[in-house]
Amino acid sequence: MRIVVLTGGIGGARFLVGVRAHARSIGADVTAIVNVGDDVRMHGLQICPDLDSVMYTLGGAADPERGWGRVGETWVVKEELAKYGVEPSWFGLGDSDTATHLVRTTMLNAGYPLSAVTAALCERWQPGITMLPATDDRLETHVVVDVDGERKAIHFQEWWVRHRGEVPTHNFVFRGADAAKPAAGVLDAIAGADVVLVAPSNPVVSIAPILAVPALREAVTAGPAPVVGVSPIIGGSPVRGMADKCLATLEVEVSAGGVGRMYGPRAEGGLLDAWLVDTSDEGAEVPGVRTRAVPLWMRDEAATARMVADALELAR
Ligand code: FO1
Repeated sequence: MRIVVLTGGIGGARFLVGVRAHARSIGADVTAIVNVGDDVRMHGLQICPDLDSVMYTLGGAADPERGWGRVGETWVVKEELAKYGVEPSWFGLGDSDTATHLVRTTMLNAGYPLSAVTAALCERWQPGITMLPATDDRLETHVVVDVDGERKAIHFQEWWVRHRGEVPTHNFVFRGADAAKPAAGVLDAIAGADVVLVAPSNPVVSIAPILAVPALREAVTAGPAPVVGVSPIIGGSPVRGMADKCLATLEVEVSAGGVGRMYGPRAEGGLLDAWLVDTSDEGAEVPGVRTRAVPLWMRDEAATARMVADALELAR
């Protein structure tokens, strides 16, 4: 069986630990199609937060509290940059993490596509799944905000890290999406999938930028495989992160039903065939989408693996 997962970073990485565990138990293989909208060039380095969160988490090197970056990280480079008065000083550039950015930037500058760079980095980390960026082209999430009395689009990282989303926010724009092509291997993975899972990632800034790649969205919604989503909202609030702020900006109800309805039924041009919600959201209304309530708290690998089994059950 071939499982494809559309995923963001922190929550998606935890979900993928369960997908990998369940896949191993049934002899299935897994391909994660990872959001690149968070990617940013900082201090001359290309940083890919969601790809790195997935790679480090599945490689056993992620800091479990932060959810991003490396466990046991040090920050000498960051401190030295600050001493030079170099901006941005608000972004946490870890020393070990910097080696990843240096390898990636060097390979990109040599002309390798991001998908090849990701495969090369995974040689070291052995995540146990195939990891593909949604696109090898430039695609960046920018956020339209009111800051210092003016309305402007800032990079997602500035919104997320510098402002913590605490500024008047009007829209999310996926720069470059219209011209972006699916990365090498993405269309084959989707075409060959027995099931496509939508991870419980932020629907607005993690899943939407993946589906903003036109041919990718088309391949998923017109493809043979059932699409099963897992709600990132439990009991009216996100498990972590700022999905509530993002959904509110788009005036989408912050609930399992609201997100399910936003993704929409595939039969009507939407994304989903089925939708998993937490037991506390039993009865969530998503017209046209088979919905089932199961425990969705990813307490540990076994709990997450059970969710994945439930999702595959619902796909049948
Ligand atoms: N998140 C923060 O809240 N503060 C940081 O300083 C920070 C630095 C950082 C560096 C590399 C990286 O891969 C991720 C980093 N993140 C940081 C997380 C990142 O902003 C978010 O994880 C994603 O972009 C949103 O999912």
